Amino acid sequence: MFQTFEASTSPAQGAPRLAALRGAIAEAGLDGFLVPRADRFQGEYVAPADDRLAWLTGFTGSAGFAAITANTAAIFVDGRYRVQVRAQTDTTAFTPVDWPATKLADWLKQALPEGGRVGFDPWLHTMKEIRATRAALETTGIALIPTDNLIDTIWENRPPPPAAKIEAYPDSHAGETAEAKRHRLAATLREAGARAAVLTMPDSIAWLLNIRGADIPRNPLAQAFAILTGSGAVKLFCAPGKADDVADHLGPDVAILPEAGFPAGLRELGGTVWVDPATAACAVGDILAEAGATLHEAPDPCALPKARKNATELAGTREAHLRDGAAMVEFLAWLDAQPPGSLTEIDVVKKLEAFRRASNALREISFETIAGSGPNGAIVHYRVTEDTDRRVGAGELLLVDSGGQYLDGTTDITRTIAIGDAPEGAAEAFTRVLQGMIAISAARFPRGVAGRDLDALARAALWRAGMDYDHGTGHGVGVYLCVHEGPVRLSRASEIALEPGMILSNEPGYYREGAFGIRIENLIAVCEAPPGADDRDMLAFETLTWVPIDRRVIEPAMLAPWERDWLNAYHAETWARIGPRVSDGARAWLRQATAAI
Ligand SMILES: [Mn+2]
Repeated sequence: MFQTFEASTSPAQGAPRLAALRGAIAEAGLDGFLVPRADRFQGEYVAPADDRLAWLTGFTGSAGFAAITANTAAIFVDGRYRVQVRAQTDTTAFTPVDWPATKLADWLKQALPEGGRVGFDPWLHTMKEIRATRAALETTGIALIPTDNLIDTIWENRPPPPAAKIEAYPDSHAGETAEAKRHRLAATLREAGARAAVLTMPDSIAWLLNIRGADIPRNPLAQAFAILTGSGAVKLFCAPGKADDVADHLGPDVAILPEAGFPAGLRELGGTVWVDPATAACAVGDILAEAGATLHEAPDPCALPKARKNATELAGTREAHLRDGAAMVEFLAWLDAQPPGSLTEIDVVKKLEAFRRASNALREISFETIAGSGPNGAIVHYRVTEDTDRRVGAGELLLVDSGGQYLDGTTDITRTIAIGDAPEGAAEAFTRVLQGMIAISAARFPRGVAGRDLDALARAALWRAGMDYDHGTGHGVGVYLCVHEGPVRLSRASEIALEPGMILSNEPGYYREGAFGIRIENLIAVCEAPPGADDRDMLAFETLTWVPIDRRVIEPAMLAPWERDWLNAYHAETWARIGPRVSDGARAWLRQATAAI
């Protein structure tokens, strides 16, 4: 089992560790210290050895940070984690603060006198973050001081750093050799006048060098930094031994060096160096500046090329979705056969993972499965633990958001299922969410359109009824990489034009607090629109996910004829593609689940 359900931290650990940290702060001659959730790579997941925020406070959410002074300690979390932070931390020791409503600088101004000195580990904060906070503190006399990590000096029995070996990702799955990618990007660097680019995101390095790893949960990544030069050569900095098995795969133009040599590698770089201030550590910018380099500040040069999947990656992803879809159909058929009220949320998560494992191709789950029944379905980032587990009752909705990591692709799917009769008001909301999902799936749009332009299509049916949801409509997805992949999104905040090959999620929802949650999610890929009478160059979406949508919760009369046609065609296609891949019992279930309405 990949997923676990026990609570890994306790609120009681906070107070003594906070006292120890305050001792270290005083000893270092500082007035405060910052403890971010991020590690030096700024990804969504961190290794246990890097989970300093959870170790100090007990809070295990995927985003947040703490600010500690001699008298006060604050833990900053966003709207997703307001409830969780109070359950997991000792709030007599740490005061939860609403972020981003309250900015770090504003809190520091209140907590410290003029001249206060706040320490931070320059490897754990981005250049952008530190610049913004320093700018906001400019007139206050409060200074941010780079220092050694004080948590590391007091953390007893700290887990060892991850030591998984790097694996080669075969060209047959990548669709382009690492050598070709290196030279393609090197040309981009030269055009920008940069002699080198510093790569600090493990998924960028994994994509560029056609490698994968197992250093952190859920994302098949290796902890490493890299420097790409304008000649296409790469220096890869990682823990000694980690890359031993891939030296031949990497070839003579990729030098494998110890991670401890990364600062020295940066110091050697002269001239103009490409660096992404939104993701590179503050320390990277400081070292380059001290060494006299000129910074070319721009988004990570791998980000867009990685987002534009090639034909091989798209073919692999289609196959991964058929395999994953078969596991989902086995799961849904099994679920429907259980007496309503007989399962708990943990039973559901375990069974679903077992069906995915039965494919013998599952490398990892792509994130912790969300199985939220009744009111838990309305908690958008709900993760079931032994403490929150509840029986999936008759007359409730069950929201299941899950995915798998396969060598050929990464999946992410949400289905919402009625357990017995759907609750009052659920069918109308479900149908409106479905209409939004269909509107995105069927969209045709001119080249140049961005996620921000399409987001409202997914909401229009909900908006007509005064309803909405407080999350984006979709995120980028990698190919056997991160399930949440930048830079492109379907969201009001995304200005990046959609291009053929980009894989996105399409996941509108509706959440009625205390009652139920609804989300319907397919993955889609941007493609050239099928030929029509267009006078513009038009794009469209190809659907990748083929799993039935619960017909019992749809109000057919609310659907326009074209929406009904879309749904019936989707289900017919699901039957044709998935039917041959499932057991006889699941096939009988699939037949009726995909019947036309
Ligand atoms: Mn998703």
